[in-house]
Amino acid sequence: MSAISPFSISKQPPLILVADDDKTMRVLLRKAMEQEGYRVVEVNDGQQCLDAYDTIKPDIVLLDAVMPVMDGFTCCRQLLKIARNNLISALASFDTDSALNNTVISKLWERTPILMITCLDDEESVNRAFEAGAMDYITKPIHWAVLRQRLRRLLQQAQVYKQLEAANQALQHIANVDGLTGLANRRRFDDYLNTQWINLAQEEAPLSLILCDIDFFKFYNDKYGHPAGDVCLQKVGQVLSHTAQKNQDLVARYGGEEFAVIMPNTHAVGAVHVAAAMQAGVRDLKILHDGSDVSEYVTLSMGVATMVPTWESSPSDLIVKADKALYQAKAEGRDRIIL
Ligand code: GH3
Ligand code: MG
Ligand code: MG
Ligand code: MG
Repeated sequence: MSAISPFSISKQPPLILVADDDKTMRVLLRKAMEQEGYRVVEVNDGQQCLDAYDTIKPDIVLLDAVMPVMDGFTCCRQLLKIARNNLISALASFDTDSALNNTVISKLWERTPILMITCLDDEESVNRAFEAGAMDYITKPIHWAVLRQRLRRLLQQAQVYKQLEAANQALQHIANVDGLTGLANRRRFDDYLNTQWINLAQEEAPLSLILCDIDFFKFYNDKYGHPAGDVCLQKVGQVLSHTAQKNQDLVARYGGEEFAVIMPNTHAVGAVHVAAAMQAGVRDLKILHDGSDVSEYVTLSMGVATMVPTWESSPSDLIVKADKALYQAKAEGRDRIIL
């Protein structure tokens, strides 16, 4: 089950990673940065800069150009490579549906700004630095007021990106997650089903759908009250969510007291197996239900449908099939699974 979580921003002062082989320069830079209230970590060369970068996750890197072991240009390119690799691994862990694509795109903005500070002031070095991925360039001897302003500007920009990203993540969360149960909501269900339909039509692989409905839930509310009904929905949602095992499975709140499970690459037998585990899990909660005709506890009726998506059919065909099966489960006495 893929979870969507809101993004939080650190409240600590900005952390500056200073890479320079000249100790005197590092001391001066540290002093100037600390006067601004920033935290500072110093390293001697490009290689140490790379090592520190991943561990301390700085807000900005001040990079000298001429250093032993690894120079600033190479280091800058390597830092970009790290950012790109982070992006690729983010891509690999997510599927192609729209909500998560935004998370991946956001990784692009997570790149730490790099400011080159160097005694090289020829045109070729300036070009090399920007081509290597530096966001700004300052020559030595340092004009301290200019450095302070440029740094402030870069940090502010990075902060704005982070805040936009946090707002975007929060919106994504609200748009895709059901407030009561924390499960995917109907909108996300629709998105995911459509995306999986297209994927699996290409692969000619099966897609299963389980629709579940709590039995006699109106009577549950009548007997125990609406707040207790809400708690019951949360507990049932949790069981369904924990029971769905594959990464690709999506458990959603489909409607009021109806849940849905999308199971890509799953045959009917597998889906019925999971449905049975869910049904047993909910029964094991032993939530007393005096208003039920079928059990002393809360139970589920479930409809299961499986299709191999094609271009001629559509996701609504799968929903109709599962809904018919669910209707039959209700009609035949509830607390059962119909395929
Ligand atoms: P059946 O066995 O045929 O499914 O009977 P039922 O009573 O469960 O079905 P019905 O559709 O008549 O009633 C559904 C009930 O679910 C009515 C509604 O008040 C309740 N419900 C829907 N959403 C919520 C919710 O968010 N919280 C609570 N507490 N109840 C809800
Ligand atoms: Mg140097
Ligand atoms: Mg219902
Ligand atoms: Mg019901």
